[in-house]
Amino acid sequence: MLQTWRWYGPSDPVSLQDIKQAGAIGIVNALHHIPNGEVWPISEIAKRKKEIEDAGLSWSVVESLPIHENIKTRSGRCDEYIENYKLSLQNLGSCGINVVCYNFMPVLDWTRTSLDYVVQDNSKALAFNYDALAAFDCYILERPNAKEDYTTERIKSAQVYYKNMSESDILNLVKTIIAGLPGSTEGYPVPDNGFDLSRFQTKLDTYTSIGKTEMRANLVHFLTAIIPVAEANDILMCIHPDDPPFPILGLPRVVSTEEDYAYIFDKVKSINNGITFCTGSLGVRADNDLPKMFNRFANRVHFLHLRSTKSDGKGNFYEANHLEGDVDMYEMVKRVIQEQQRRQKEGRKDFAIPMRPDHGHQMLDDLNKKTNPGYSAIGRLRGLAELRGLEMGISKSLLG
Ligand code: DNO
Repeated sequence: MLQTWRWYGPSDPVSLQDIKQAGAIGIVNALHHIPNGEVWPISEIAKRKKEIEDAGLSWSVVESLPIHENIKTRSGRCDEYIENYKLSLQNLGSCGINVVCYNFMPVLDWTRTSLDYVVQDNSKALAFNYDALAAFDCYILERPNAKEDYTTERIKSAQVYYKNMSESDILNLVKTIIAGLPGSTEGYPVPDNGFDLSRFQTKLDTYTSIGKTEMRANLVHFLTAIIPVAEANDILMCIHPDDPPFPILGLPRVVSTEEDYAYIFDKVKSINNGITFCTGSLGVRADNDLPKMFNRFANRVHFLHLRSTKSDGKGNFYEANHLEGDVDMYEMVKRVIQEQQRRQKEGRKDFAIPMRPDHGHQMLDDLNKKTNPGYSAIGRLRGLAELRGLEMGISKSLLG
């Protein structure tokens, strides 16, 4: 695997030098200062690339080249934003950056309900609690008809959850859900002195007439337009799965299961139409058989997010240590190595699949620092070290 690390750019508290010491050689980066929808100019891409290379690293993956909401809803300035997207791809290609990760999640990028869930060793993890989400939806946001999306039992437990919340618990939950986690392009600022959720609700309303079928069609429309440009510019596109991989807040989800992927690849067959195989996101669903999914789509896996989650089977999960939790990381890494061997036999020079240790726990000195949730240095350093060791052990035993 090509060991990479997500860096949020010059304002990231984790520096490029720190990343080198952590053992990564590739950088996963985006031009977060360019508003979603606008073209990434060659000058800005080249400037960032040089900054990374001057530190002795290379810019291996773009995460994310974001998709404007107008594209997801196929409304407003959709066509213009697609044209801009194509230009950004051309510009990235001409700068020699060839792997582009993106997602097609409506309104919000990844969603959690807690950023400081204390795990057994007293480090802090990100977590998702279904009662908290339902409490937000039914009793804080008061989304019209929200209760239709939950079982009677869930509504009762969400109500109890809500009744036990203090004012500050409510504020924290609202911020955690809608303010935008690291890397999200759509955030809804939540002031400490009282919040107004009407803007957020208006955004949700743009999906009133968009169900799974329409959302799939909008994704295929986007892919049909941009994949030929990706091919022409030697760019591997890799869609990130929904996180969590089930519908929330009445919004459609189209990248959560094996069947979702099969649909997308059936409609747009090019191998440039690929996957960011995120074991943490996909692994939350017990019906996602990760090794099977990996093998089925192995040829299209252009980027790996390796992490694990621990679910309780009731919709709640927390992010576990990389080698623990529900994901069988040994099995996953073994299959990745086998796929790389297959690619190598085909004579492909780019057989090493870029991998980043996805989130890590907030631990040790990082507990006293202001860190990007999920993206503190030490927890990821631990994850990367464990994954590198696992890879070396498996590779040596497979190759003899
Ligand atoms: C969270 C990330 C996501 C991911 C995007 C890809 O940690 O995995 O924000 O970057 O969904 O577009």
